[in-house]
Amino acid sequence: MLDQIRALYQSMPTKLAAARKKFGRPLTLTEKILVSHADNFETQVWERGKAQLLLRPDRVAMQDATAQMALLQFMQAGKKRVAVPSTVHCDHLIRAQSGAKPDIDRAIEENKEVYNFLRSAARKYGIGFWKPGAGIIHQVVLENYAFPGGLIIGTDSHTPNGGGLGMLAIGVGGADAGEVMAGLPWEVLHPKLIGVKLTGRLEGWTSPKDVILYLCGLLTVKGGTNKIVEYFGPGASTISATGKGTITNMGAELGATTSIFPFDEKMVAYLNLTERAELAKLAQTNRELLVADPEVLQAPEKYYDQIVEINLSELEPNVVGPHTPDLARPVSKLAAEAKEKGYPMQLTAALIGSCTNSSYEDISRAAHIARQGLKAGLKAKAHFLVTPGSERIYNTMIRDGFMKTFEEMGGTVLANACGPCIGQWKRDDVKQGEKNSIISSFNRNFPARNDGNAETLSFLSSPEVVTAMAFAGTLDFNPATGTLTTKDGTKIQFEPPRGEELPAKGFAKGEEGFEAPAENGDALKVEIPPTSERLALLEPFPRWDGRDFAKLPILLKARGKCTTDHISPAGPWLKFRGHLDKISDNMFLGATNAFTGETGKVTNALTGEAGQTPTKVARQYKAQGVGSIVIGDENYGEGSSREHAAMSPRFLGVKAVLTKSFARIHETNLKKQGILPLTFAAPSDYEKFEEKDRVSVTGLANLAPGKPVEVVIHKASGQEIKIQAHHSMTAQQIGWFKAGSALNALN
Ligand code: MIC
Ligand code: SF4
Repeated sequence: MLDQIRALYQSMPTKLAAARKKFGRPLTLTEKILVSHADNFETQVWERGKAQLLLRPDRVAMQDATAQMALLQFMQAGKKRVAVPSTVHCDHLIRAQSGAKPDIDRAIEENKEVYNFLRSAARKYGIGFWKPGAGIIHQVVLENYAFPGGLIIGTDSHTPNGGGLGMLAIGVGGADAGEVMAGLPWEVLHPKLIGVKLTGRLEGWTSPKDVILYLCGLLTVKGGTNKIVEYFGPGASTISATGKGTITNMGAELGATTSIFPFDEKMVAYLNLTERAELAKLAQTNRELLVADPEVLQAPEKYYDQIVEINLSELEPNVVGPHTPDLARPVSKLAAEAKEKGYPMQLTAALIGSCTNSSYEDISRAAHIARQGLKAGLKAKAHFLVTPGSERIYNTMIRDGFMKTFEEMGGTVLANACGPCIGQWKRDDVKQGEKNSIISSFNRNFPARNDGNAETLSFLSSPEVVTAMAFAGTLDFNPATGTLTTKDGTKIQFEPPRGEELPAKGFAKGEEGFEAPAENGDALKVEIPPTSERLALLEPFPRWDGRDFAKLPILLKARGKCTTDHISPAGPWLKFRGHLDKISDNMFLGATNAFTGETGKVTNALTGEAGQTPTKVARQYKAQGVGSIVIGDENYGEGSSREHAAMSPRFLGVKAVLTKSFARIHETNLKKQGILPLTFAAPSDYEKFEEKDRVSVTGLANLAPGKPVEVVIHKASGQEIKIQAHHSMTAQQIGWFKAGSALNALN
């Protein structure tokens, strides 16, 4: 790996010089990395917000829930071995129930078929395999593979976690990953750049998490779409590498393509402690390649499309939620707001850890709060769950006594896996449909995300705030100023959290859980039992038949937030991620029907039967050879990279999705799977669609980049309304549509 990085650094000066010359100006860090990973610098067009970039990533990472489709698609390309270094990480499929050890044992049993498939495919095709229990993909990547100046793509939207080590780490759908592994360049819209200037220094209760929570409130969940957030300024180098990772990780909640920090001494310290001293040295000698040019820092407004300034010294600890990560406020304002809005005050659960926040620094600061509470004789009043991010963190937590502290306060330490963050949480303290509040240090809080209950109000904050809240057991507690009463009636106030950025004794190691692939996998077989309920080989989607879409029924008109968690819920459905037909039963179960206000229920336009699941109706249409259209609101497909949110609709006959706007990864996933993603030329046209309407999309034979298409709304009365819709497809992407999918276009 070091050789690969050395070769990259060696190649950079010439490429950067060529770019400075061509652009006629100095370069931002993002541009340095994009330019040095261009498939062909000379022929590439470099217009931000307009050009499609063709890039050559250094690696691919996949987690078990998305790797199944990524590998099934890669297999369709018929290659012998992956073209770029790649890894699979088993983390999402582990259910959190009784604690680390029993949960892993159960997961290995429950997911045997899927793990065998992933392991056998990894061995055969030259992919590294991280066993269940080895840790959450983003932590394992940070500890082992991330490096300053690199470009990695990962089949998970929080891949940007790697930005904490100064790389462009970008979340993609499985089809993108499959193509890159098959040797093709990776395509992405040239992002615009948001420069975030950090000054001051984090103090007291304020932590890296607050930087991103604050930004979520400021920029909203759409604010980063097709943009890269590049941090700079004197404040940046005061934040630990893992703290930077928290910030870049959750840049996904802004919809950003990714986020990145410039190389600095904090990264050196982290690389050294994760046994990559040579890499740290190499990066140090190439420092000027791994930070923005000095002129950029002197006049950033000239080089970034948008600038935000944050003084870390003035930043307050924040809490966001419920139901969306951009509903932000300082924790000091939460009590009043919760009262006013009638949020249930009592906290039923407090959860720390996850891929976003389980560094040594996070855990040691949380443990410092925990120790103070214990000393005063307090115990957690809410269920307290801890999810370590990796095997190293887990073992270091045991060695340094944090585990014991959390257990003493009444906490449960779960497996190194996604667990409750992805709805793999077996909760029996709250009934379905019961309104209740929870708080976590995770990154997502869509309705039903954690426990499958849409009535759970989920708030997000830093691990130290969450730990203090666990002691208080109520939402209206401000850890910085509030007091808690001990058994003997005395009142205590927490001292601000203190922790260490990195373990003084180094990381304790457990079983690392890595399995290398076979040297030559030609003779090996990929294990897919023919009768499997969990895995099925993919059938190519049919090609476009050359005809316009005529009078399609509206399968769903979604109102409000329609994230990938609404389109293709996770939790119990995760087990079908390798079986397209079976997982499609979950299609749109979380979406709000704009016509009726119901969740996950639609009317069959052919029979008039109301209250049906979208999948049932779509299957009936499909059986009769009828396609359908989906109408969506703003930022449709926000959230995850899961391409099931595009594949299920495609599989069940959805021809087009027409929305006010799309989230980046989902829009690409729709294109890749052969669905037409359209946006209203006039967003208010959204209102024109009624339940009994039929919709035509015309002029498809003349689809061309930048050319709007016509949509006709056929009213039940016979009236016709014509509106215009835009698409963002390039000529190549139109080719995918015509071929039926990107994969069909390859073959
Ligand atoms: C998520 O946080 O939503 C997930 C689960 O990690 C997803 C991937 C998936 O759905 O498998 C993501 O963020 O891409
Ligand atoms: Fe796992 Fe949650 Fe991180 Fe997604 S956000 S990778 S589900 S821990």
